[in-house]
Amino acid sequence: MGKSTLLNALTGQKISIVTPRPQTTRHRVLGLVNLPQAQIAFVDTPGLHHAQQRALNRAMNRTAAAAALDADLVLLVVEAVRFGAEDELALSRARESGRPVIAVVNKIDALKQRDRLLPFLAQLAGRHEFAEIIPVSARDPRDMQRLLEVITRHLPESPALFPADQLTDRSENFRICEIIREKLTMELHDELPYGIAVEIESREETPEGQLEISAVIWVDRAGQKPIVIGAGGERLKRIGTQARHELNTLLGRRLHLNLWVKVREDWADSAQALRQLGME
Ligand SMILES: Nc1nc2c(ncn2[C@@H]2O[C@H](COP(=O)(O)OP(=O)(O)O)[C@@H](O)[C@H]2O)c(=O)[nH]1
Ligand SMILES: [Mg+2]
Repeated sequence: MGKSTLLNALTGQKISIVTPRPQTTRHRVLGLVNLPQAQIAFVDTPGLHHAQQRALNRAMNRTAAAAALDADLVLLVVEAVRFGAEDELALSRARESGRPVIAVVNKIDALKQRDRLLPFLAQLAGRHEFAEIIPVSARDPRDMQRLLEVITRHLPESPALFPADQLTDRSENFRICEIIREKLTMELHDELPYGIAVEIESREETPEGQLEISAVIWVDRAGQKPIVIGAGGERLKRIGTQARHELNTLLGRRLHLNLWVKVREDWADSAQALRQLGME
């Protein structure tokens, strides 16, 4: 739907990972924007999904619902010109939060039939008393500027809650794991196992001034291991190279990355394993 893309575009930083695949975001991720007249703390969340049995899925739904309750303002991100069952679910949670809701109608750059936009906006206006309804493209910096201005108008007066130089609440290790998971998701496409997670095993400064990271890619069935590794290890190598390139830029230093694939049966159904992997 474009929530994470929007967070990155609004903050001007890669804070949350983005893939074409739904349910990529699993955690709540804070992104901070400091303007001359305001500080905006955005919370990116997983999308809401209709109840599924798996513990990972339920945890993601809880994370998304809880974030709305903590916020002063809710942004409901919907794609032009679609409004489906999951948008309905997100709107009802936003409504329950009792907070003002701004509807952000995203991806207007990809909309071919421009004449469908106005009727869609009118229909949306009938669903809820939104504080604003704003069509945007996350790819257009002017739209992002305008969105920041509108959001600022609807925020309550408050002292800044975070230091002006802070970007996110997430650690560097968390961001490293997420970038690896992004590359896994892109590389594996439809073969991506639902139960896949990344964890840092060790982190060392080498005498040459490089950062050496060993990370474990957890899968939850033994049969998934060869899929991730690929013939002759080619796939895992590509994933590692892509992650390393991006991390070199993100961290502003050279990184040595070792990836291991390990099996932990059914971790996505285990509340304990989810906690260990940092999922609320
Ligand atoms: N054309 C276009 N694509 C977008 C825009 N925003 C997001 N996307 C794409 O939509 C897909 C899902 O984005 P993502 O931010 O991960 O959605 P999320 O699951 O709601 O966080 C990705 O492939 C993005 O590149 C936009 O404004 N225009
Ligand atoms: Mg996301």
